[in-house]
Amino acid sequence: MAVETIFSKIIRKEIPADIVYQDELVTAFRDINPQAPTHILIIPNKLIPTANDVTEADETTLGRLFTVAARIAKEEGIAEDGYRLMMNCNRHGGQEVYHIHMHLLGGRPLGPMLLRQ
Ligand code: DGP
Repeated sequence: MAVETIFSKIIRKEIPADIVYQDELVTAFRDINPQAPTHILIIPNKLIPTANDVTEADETTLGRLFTVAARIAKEEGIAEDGYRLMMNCNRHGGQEVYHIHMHLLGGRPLGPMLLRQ
């Protein structure tokens, strides 16, 4: 049984967030702890905890994450220079909130994809 996170409250507007886009399938809002000049989270309104929980029934909804990401990137003025779309899964992926979400990061050169250790 999936457990709701703070993101469900953001979707229902029960707690404040800087929502930049919302439709019947997805919600996008600015990350509370931005890692780049533009850092927006795009999430399905339906609770899907992790990438491991995705099914074929979610394909339309998850496809919407990409079309909304492209739309927001244009609105933010970062489409031409480029940006990064990222999803973390479980502990090794660094996932903190168990409501699947796409990070849209941009507004500066983002450097290598992974920190070297
Ligand atoms: P991840 O590590 O992929 O699970 O990223 C979770 C992100 O969610 C992290 O960058 C911070 C952000 N976040 C956590 N709680 C809140 C919140 O209450 N509001 C907003 N806007 N962002 C949040």
